[in-house]
Amino acid sequence: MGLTGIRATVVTAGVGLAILLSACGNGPPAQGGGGGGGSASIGVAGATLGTPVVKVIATSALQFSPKGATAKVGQVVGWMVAQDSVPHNVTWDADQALNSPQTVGPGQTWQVKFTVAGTYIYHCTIHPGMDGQITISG
Ligand SMILES: [Cu+2]
Repeated sequence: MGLTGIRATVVTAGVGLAILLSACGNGPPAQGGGGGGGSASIGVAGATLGTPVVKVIATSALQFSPKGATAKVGQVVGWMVAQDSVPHNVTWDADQALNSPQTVGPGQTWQVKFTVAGTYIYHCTIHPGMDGQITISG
């Protein structure tokens, strides 16, 4: 009498609950932290993004020249402080992640590469009334 052995194989599936808290480190440098909620990035900024396609000069007359500039999405725009000038800065209304350091000295530059079309206003916070705008087309 052959008894068929019934092998009940209970497979206890080891459910590996691997909780991966993967911190996404792709965001722009946080300035102040605390989820501001919805302030989308409009570009990247730095001192050495590349050769600027469009140049704006911060002059010794405490003006940006040209005061209104245009560029295209993806182009590097450079703000250069004139050699004979005092320090200035480039501070944005739309996205503070694009702000230059507080002082950009004579001969130094600050660069922004926009990823979103629009018209953006900026100021030099050192000199009241020193402002400009740039229109970015797609
Ligand atoms: Cu200034």
